[in-house]
Amino acid sequence: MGPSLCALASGRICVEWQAFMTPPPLKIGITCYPSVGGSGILAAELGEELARRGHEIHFISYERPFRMPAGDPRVFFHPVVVNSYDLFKYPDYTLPLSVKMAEVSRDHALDVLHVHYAVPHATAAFLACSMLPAGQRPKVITTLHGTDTTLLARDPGYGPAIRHALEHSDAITTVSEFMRRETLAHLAVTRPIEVIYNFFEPRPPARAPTDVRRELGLRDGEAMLLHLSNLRALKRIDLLLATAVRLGQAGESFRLVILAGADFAPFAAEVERLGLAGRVVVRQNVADIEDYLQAADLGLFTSETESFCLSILELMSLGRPSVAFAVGGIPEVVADGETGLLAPFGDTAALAAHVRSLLRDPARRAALGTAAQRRARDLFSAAAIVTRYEELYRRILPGPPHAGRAP
Ligand code: GMT
Repeated sequence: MGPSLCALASGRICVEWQAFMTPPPLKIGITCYPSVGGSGILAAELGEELARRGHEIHFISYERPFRMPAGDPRVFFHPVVVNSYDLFKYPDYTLPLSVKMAEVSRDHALDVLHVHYAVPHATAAFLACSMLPAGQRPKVITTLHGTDTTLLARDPGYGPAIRHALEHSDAITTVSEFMRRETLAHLAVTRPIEVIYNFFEPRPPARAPTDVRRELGLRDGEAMLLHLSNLRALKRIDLLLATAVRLGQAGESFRLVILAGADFAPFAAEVERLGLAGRVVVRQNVADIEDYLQAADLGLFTSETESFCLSILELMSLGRPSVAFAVGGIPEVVADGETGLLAPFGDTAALAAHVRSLLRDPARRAALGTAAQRRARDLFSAAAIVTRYEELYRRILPGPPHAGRAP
């Protein structure tokens, strides 16, 4: 809200004093999956950015989120303890999570509980609110990231519970238009759904690209193709390796560097069988990703679906284009032909041809990279996206400007 002008009886113009009041900081609970995955990374970075803007952030999860900021006095972590009992075949996480959410909401007077991933976080938030007296209930925002909608919503054992939790959220957001459409198609949610894209704010790389390439064993003149993922089945590592085989057959000089968020061992035999052992370099759970992003020539992704694909954005932020299949929300992230190159799903020949065309034309690769970085700054920066979340929080809270709740 900008300063508003009022005319005084004297004819002088004054600026209304309220315009200078910064709205008070909020107390925000964030629940996410803490392991290496786009939704957990996004939630951790969102918490960091919100804390930087003066808000108090309370992460509630079974582990500290990967990339959760350390040492910020405005950021707290509340672990959910799950005990195991012989009487249950499956341990339950939802109930201890909901109890912890209620406890943190009450003890810290949370204004907002922002849950990332519907299952089971949105349901736990609903339960937590039901446990609290009306005056102590935080507003609940559910952000849908991916398979919580595309996969689980179709499961009759989950769908109705997801829909119920969404209908009782105070706001629902998705990370792409694609995900919004999927949610409407599979869950028929009646509440409005707002698209708020993911963001990424790179930290300055700590090492020079030459040092990183040496660490990875790249020889002079070898191109570095970078893939980052949690290696889940839908990332289609089989197609990634098939594309690498095609590039090798075409005589390209390259290494495929995989920053894995999970154990790569299940793929090792296949890498060997395809004769890719000297080509594929794997690093697991890397924290200093900017070093690798900057050292890469381009990104390579073969997912069969993605609601957004945060890894592509991470590369874009360092001025690196990606080659990927045109699935899910990826065409919203990559402007095909301008900031990266897309191919129809499964067409590894087309994907390999795109990679080759960029390796052979450094000027075009650089132009795509520059355009990718500009697009990342314009559409997917913290400045743009975190502001959208802040506006959403304030919009759903009562009374302008929101004054926070007394503990
Ligand atoms: O739902 C998933 O598949 C996992 C989820 C995650 O936690 O990594 O990934 C989703 O959220 C990311 C962050 O918003 C997106 O960048 C990924 O595209 C999305 N994954 C899928 O849609 C498969």
